[in-house]
Amino acid sequence: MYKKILIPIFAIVFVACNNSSNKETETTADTSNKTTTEDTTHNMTAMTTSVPELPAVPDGARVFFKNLKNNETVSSPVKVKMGVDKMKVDTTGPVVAASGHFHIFIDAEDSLASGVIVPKDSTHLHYGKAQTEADVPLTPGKHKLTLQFADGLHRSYGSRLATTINVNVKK
Ligand SMILES: [Cu+2]
Repeated sequence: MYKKILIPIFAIVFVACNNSSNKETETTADTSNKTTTEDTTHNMTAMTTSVPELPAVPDGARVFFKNLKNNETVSSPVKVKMGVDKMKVDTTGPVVAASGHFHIFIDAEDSLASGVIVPKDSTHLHYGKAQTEADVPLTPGKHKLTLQFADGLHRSYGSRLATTINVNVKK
């Protein structure tokens, strides 16, 4: 998904660089400069329209751990089956109403506020290929696992589409 946003930005930077070098080398190239300006405007429009609003969460929508109960004792890697009601599980990229992908937070937040982009790090795992199952390696001991649903741009759907449990990982 990052590609979608980055491409127009790179295009603008590229065009901007071209523009300045044109001025230095060809002061009479009026027509080519005009075209460049139009391209820049076009790209900026494309950039602003390519970030749609976060879709609303449908009534009754929720996420849940299909195969794990709170305080369950498990072995690592922990098989996690992710469930969602009233939402479609999709890949990253397009922002589609009533659709998104799962994230698992390890010993992190109980949920991220609506619209906040889920970080990509060792404690915030993304399942952007529409996965509904994961094998999560965990060290022995107690861990908090949060399931968080987010849209195609990794923007959290908030606490209504998050759930948290604790698990005890065997040695
Ligand atoms: Cu994500």
